[in-house]
Amino acid sequence: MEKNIMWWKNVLVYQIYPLSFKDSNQDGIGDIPGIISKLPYLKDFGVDVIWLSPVYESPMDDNGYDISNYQAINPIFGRNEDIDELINQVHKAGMKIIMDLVVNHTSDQHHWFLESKKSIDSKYRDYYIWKSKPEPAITSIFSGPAWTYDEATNQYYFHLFSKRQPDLNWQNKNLRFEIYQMMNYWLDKGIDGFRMDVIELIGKDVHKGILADGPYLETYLNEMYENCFKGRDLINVGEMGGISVERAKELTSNPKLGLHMTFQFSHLGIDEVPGLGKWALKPYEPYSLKEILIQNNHIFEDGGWNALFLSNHDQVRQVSRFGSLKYRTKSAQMLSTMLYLQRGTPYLYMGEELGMTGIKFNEMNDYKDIETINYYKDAKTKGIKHEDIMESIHHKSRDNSRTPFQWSDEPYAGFSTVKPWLAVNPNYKELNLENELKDEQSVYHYTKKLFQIRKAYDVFVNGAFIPIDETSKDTFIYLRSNSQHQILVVTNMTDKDVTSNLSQFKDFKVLLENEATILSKETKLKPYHAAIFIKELTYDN
Ligand code: TEU
Ligand code: CA
Repeated sequence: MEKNIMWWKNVLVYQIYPLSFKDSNQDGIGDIPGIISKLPYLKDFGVDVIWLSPVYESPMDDNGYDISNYQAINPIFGRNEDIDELINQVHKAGMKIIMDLVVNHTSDQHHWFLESKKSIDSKYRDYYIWKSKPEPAITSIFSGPAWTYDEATNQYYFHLFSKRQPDLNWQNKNLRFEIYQMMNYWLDKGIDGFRMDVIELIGKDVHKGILADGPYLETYLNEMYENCFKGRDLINVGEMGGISVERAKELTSNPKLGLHMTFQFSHLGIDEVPGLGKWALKPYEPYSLKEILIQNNHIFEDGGWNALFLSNHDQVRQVSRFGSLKYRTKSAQMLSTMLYLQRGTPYLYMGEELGMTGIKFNEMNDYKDIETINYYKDAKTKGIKHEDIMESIHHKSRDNSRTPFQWSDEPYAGFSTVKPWLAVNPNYKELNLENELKDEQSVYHYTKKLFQIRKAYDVFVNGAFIPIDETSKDTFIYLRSNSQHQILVVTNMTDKDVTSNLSQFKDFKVLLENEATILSKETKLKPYHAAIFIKELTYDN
């Protein structure tokens, strides 16, 4: 690897959703000791950085994205010492760890909010956003109005997510500096950065109705940088669903904001009716995904940096969404090949290395996600038919990706010996890590090799990105190219046989393929075919 390449551009980041990774004490809930027990697995797979979703003290209204104490560990996940042990063991294994930073809002049980709601004269009153009238009218991301009335002081407080997640008032300087102090507490413990939850919202001006990318965003990020990040060697990724990709480029180009890359969601809105939100289903068309991803690669051509992902704890598993259950293995392999060799840092959500699939519960009782439950109630009152609501939920519920990790074919998939907090996907008998390890052709083995290739060549970080088949509706074929290597990535995004003229690449050598591939004027590509080829450039000049 070239020296001038920032290390965080060439790492594999693996997201762990602690509730569902591994239960060590048999209470049905994943925990920190469970994660520690699986570090050798992660290291062996090729993980460089772990992103740990929230493990802080929380009433778990939104599975830990509602924090009541930022500096204490939720007892369901372990003791305070367990996190120190995890950080320690991760570093010992030569990996890094970033933690979730959820500072747009707290839990309604955070002592700041408990104090804030007591009286308008409270020292903490202004840590949150209070108003006598619920205006401007804004709808919460988790359904219903974003203002909730509180009797004690006869005012409304603002919350963009659940009413148990009051938004913090970032315009209050004392609040901001308490947050920076808390961040330094974690950084001083040795964590390697943060995944910053909905961070584009902290600059908002609710009274003017401005939410994402508000007028104070850069000021606060720069202040955070000066007080927390400066002088430390970190990897920070901002979740920024509410900004344009161009804007993400601008923000990540400015080293004084401490934001190395962001999660962008433009490519994940393609299966919803524009303007109607995630539950309004629209059939997936591969070309729409390809088009946006090509555009993103072009946007980051000359500055800024991007995070590459198709799945996380809020999104549906990629094989169920963009692949095919009939061709589960091939389509999972294709999706990773198509995505992870593009410009950006790869993020892999736990279980994607096995090609885990989404879930369909028939009973609402089985769903645990607050967004899903609120949507169901809201849609019912709007008169939407039960079957239609369930169809949306089957396609889009966040619980799709939150079912326990499928380690083996033992009861509860080897995740726990007791009934887990969320049901295991019934396909665990066939689809589990043990089976994936046994099968040479599995998603697991293929994906592991894919990341070895991704990390072996600078071209994936600094090379040009050149689409080869730009107008094809079926294939996604591109070249990565620098002065030393050319790498050809060939994928068929559909369940049909297709052909492609690849005769100009005849002298390339195969690095990895999930079907035999012959580069020619009429290269035959099987359903969800994926292949990677290389040409070494050895000029004498
Ligand atoms: O998600 C931000 C966010 O906007 C999501 O709520 C997204 O719109 C939704 O999940 C789509 O279904 C972050 C976290 O990743 C999420 O888990 C939290 O619930 C949310 O923030 C609030 O902290
Ligand atoms: Ca447990």
